[in-house]
Amino acid sequence: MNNILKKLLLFAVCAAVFALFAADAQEAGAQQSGGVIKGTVKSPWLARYQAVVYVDRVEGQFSPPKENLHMSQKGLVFDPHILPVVLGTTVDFTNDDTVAHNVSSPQGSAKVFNLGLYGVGVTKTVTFDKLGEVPLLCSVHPEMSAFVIVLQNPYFALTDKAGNFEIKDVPPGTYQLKVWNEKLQEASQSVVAEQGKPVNVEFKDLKKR
Ligand SMILES: [Cu+2]
Repeated sequence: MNNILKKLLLFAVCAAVFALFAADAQEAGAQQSGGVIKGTVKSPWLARYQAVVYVDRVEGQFSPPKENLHMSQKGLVFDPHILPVVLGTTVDFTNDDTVAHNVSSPQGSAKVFNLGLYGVGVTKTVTFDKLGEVPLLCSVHPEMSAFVIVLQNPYFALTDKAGNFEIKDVPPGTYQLKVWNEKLQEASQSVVAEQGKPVNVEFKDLKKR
């Protein structure tokens, strides 16, 4: 084979590989696009206590993340304070502190557990296999508090300090959008998610728990 022919062949192979990659990237982009649900939860409590805004039920089964999520204990504080997870998610509870802790959840939680007293540098895990609210407690330090919120699907968002939220890539459809907040009663309203047409939602007059 002469040199020019070799170069032409190499060029053709490169062009074909590039075309395949480009097609793949385009397909992945198309799969990810969906509706955007955004808006505000209006309550003075939101400046201090984040809310979780979530789509209550979406058709289909949603896998939990392959990697465990993380709840740290450091300086006698759980971090993050609120951890929304998809059903089936496993969470690592690490003791990154200078003292021992005993993480548990009370009776009536969506997941009742007690990890026992454990020391610095130790990690224990919990799999959240039922939908709902799981308050976290430490029997050594009554001031320690956090929440795991177990959800059916990954279409949720935490609010910022102004109460704003944005949920992306929601499959088109009509849903119940719900608000969870530790100080407020649950609120709910119907929303329609459409591709390429963001929907704006406002929650107000939420009642104290
Ligand atoms: Cu503790």
